Amino acid sequence: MANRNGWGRGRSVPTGSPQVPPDSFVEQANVADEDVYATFDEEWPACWERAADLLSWDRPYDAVLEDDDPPFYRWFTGGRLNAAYNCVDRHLEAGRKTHAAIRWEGKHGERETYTYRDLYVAVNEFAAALRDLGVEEDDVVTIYLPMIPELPIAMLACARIGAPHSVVFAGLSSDALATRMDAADSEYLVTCDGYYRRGDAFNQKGKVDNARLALEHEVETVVVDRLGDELPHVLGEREWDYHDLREEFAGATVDPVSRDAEDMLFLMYTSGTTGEPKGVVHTTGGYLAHVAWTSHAVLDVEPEDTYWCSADIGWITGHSYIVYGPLALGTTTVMYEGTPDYPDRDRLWEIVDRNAVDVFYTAPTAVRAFMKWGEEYPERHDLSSLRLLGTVGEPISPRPWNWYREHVGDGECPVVDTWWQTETGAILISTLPGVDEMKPGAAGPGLPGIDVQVIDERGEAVDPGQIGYLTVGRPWPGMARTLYGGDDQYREEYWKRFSDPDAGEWRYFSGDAAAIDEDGYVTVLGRVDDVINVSGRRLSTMEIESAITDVEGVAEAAVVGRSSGTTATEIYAYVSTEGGFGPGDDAVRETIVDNVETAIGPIATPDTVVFTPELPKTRSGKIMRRLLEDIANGDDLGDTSALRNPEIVGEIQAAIGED
Ligand code: 6R9
Repeated sequence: MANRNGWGRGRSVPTGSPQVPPDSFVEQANVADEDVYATFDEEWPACWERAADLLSWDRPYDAVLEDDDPPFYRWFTGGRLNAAYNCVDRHLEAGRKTHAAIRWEGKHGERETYTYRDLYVAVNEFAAALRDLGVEEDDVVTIYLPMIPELPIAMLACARIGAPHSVVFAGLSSDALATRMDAADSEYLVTCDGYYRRGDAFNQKGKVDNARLALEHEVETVVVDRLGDELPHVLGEREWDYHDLREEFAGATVDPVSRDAEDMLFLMYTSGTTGEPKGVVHTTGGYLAHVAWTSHAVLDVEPEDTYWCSADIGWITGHSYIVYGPLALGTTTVMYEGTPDYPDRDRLWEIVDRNAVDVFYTAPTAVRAFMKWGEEYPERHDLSSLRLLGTVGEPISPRPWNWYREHVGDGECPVVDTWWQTETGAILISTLPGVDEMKPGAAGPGLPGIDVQVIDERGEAVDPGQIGYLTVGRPWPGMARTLYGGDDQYREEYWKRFSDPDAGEWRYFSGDAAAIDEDGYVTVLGRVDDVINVSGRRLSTMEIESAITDVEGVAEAAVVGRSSGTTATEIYAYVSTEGGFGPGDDAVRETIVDNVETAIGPIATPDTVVFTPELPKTRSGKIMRRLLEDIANGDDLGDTSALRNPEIVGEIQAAIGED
């Protein structure tokens, strides 16, 4: 049944044929009980006690959920705990002092291992130093560090003294840093002199100096000396050397501050629709319980594992699944400073091999790059330690999904395609690898206890296979509590559109478009804006992209609409090819058009196919469709410095010019 507005019209979204996890995986899985979905539903919200039980509480909570003031839900109220105690101290107490907590792999092949005891010492000393600088409970400390061990150490030191951290991705500009520090009134900053990007030493301190000039308030700044003589720097007023502080407080211990479950653990800025960054607020109890539970149930992390999430800690994925989730479970978490292709394209597989990584979690954009580079790179290494693979951050279509399972997972490892957001704090949609079959191209059902619904404009469930809005009908522990300083904006952005407060009905809107099948498996199609209107029919750009990336030789594709005249939209497809297939290859171009026509219909075939060596990506690795749309329309592109690969823009414009 099609609805009036065009959502949901048309055909079902294709997924690959179902695949089952191997028995060997299921037998050892943390969660293998098929009744888990039913149990969570029956016991909701008490079911979430299982997540809370993974933590150590200073004081037990009185209620699992308090929902008298929606959409401001409160979880595990009355409970008290400390996140750093949960991620560090309790593992020492359990006799796991010498167990590796962090294995760090540096850009130039440097390696460091922090045992739980080492991490305890570092976190305590730095917590003592922060206190001495004046940091009090509830003061926001900004952290602007690349992927070096001092980053999680600083986060945990803040958590220990009850000071919320606000990590700003190290690659962001001085303006971005200043805006975020200003918005959070943050008077403390932990940063470094510089770091390596590709082969080069890069000056971070210069950006910090500029940001500080732009701020009206003073900032106490701690500087980690990462580059030594390579980038000499002089410390000025209110600047402190990290290593000197550690020495000054050598051997110091600080009692973990007992925090209310609902006290803020951290702030994470994410881009808003209006352009102003939104400070998403996460709390101590619900967030930590949810990331620990999903690390256990979805990523199947066990204490004896070596687990690796290749994201940057500067984004939510790194917060939840490099730092808090894995460390709460007492496992070994790998941290890598470099890029996947330096010094060569087998770098990640070398790290998996050497560390005998059990579980590997990465982004679809990385998987598509691996596929583009070819299977020879994973083949160079012994990857047999791997038990489970995961992806997060963007949709992954069946071909790269299958490639990943086949060439990295030896055809055996289950692959979990996990959907979530900065605002959701932790995974909400995925298969449970010990319970469910997998359908490449679909993330999976809502996790146990998560009420995912794909609805139309009127709030009614769409039929299987049709496109609608991805919403969540019940609260969950890891959810954002509000936007920093913006309760009204929080309600407006996420709750207003599909809630009916008069009827007492509240529904979270993710901003994503999705389809759901008969089994409740959700295929996320991207942001709702990534739907284009061609002759009155709404087409999902992701669906077209999926048909394009199905073509052999195609590595990545991004589809946008070009408005021509008043109504009609032309379809532009930007395509990068795999090694061995020449860009602009006419055979590839023809197959692309044929494939889209067969998969969706002539209405969706691209009018223009632009070959490019790479697609423009944000620093967190997401394809910048907005920019590609501006290029197609010949619009002003504005500032492109936030891109990871700004140089590609000129090449694409030149390619279009030649067409
Ligand atoms: C964790 C993270 C959130 C947006 C989200 C959606 C996209 C994330 C996805 C996915 C399809 C998946 N997204 N996981 N799309 N399939 N498995 O990435 O957080 O940076 O806030 O981005 O990413 O569009 O709304 P964040």
